[in-house]
Amino acid sequence: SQLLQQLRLAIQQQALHLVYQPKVDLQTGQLLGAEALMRWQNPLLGAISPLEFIPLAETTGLILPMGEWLLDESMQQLSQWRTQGIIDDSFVLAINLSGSQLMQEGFAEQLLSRCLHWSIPPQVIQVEITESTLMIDIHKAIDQLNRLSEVGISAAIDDFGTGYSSLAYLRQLPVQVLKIDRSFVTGIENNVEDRRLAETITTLAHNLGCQVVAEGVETESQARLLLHLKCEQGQGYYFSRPLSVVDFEHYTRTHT
Ligand code: G
Ligand code: G
Ligand code: G
Ligand code: MN
Ligand code: NA
Repeated sequence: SQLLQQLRLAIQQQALHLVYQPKVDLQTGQLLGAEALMRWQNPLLGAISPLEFIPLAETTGLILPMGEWLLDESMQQLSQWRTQGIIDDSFVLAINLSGSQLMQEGFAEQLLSRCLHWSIPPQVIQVEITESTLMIDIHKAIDQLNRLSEVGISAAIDDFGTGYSSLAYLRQLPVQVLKIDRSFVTGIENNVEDRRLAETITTLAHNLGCQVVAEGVETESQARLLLHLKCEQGQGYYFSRPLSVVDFEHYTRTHT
């Protein structure tokens, strides 16, 4: 397809770029980290959503070279921000992983060696994996996350609540964070089921020793209510859209 052809070209020509969406402490508003998100602006096709090109990259195997590029790009950027003092050791960078990336032989070691290369403590890197991806091969996923955990890299379950996590497996997964899916956050004020779900997920997370990040927070009252439900962190347009490097640097100057 034309989209696939263009995506191959974009990878070759390094025409993809990254944006960074802040994650904040719901209690204090303090910046705690950011999620790196891939963007593709194509001269012929315009802006193409990752919802479109990530699945295509996954089915064609292109996600592996794209993932390598993302790791190089985001870790170089993180290293630079750290050196410049724009952020400190408390700042955690989250990177989305597809199933095939997580399942790669030696992935944890590869990530660790990149950390060493860029003088980044592994503790400030967090991988985000969707609940449904984890469930494809839960035993292998547990193995791979254990390896990451052994080298000091943390993990978050993305889009939590939309998949089919069995509680028995959740208990075995070495994850530090559950991210409440945006679809529950949207309805949290007006829909009592969504609010109860958000509350239940938060309680479950805490019982498992995890922290909770709410995705897609768009209003102050959602943020307040999430704090009331004991959710620790928020991410969403209310705090900030995903930002270019320049805009992110501006954000840190005005929010720390
Ligand atoms: O940024 P946006 O909300 O449009 O992203 C849409 C989806 O694409 C999200 O679910 C996000 O996790 C996913 N996505 C964005 N960047 C990456 C990436 O670098 N790798 C993977 N695997 N998924 C990504
Ligand atoms: O219930 P309590 O007084 O502990 O509330 C603590 C905070 O949580 C307050 O700021 C309150 O406004 C907020 N809060 C509690 N319930 C709701 C709710 O249903 N909707 C919203 N938007 N905020 C709530
Ligand atoms: O990893 P994940 O697929 O959850 O990526 C987050 C996606 O949600 C990105 O595509 C990002 O652009 C989008 N997003 C981030 N914050 C908000 C928000 O507050 N509202 C909505 N509707 N989308 C958001
Ligand atoms: Mn994510
Ligand atoms: Na998500």
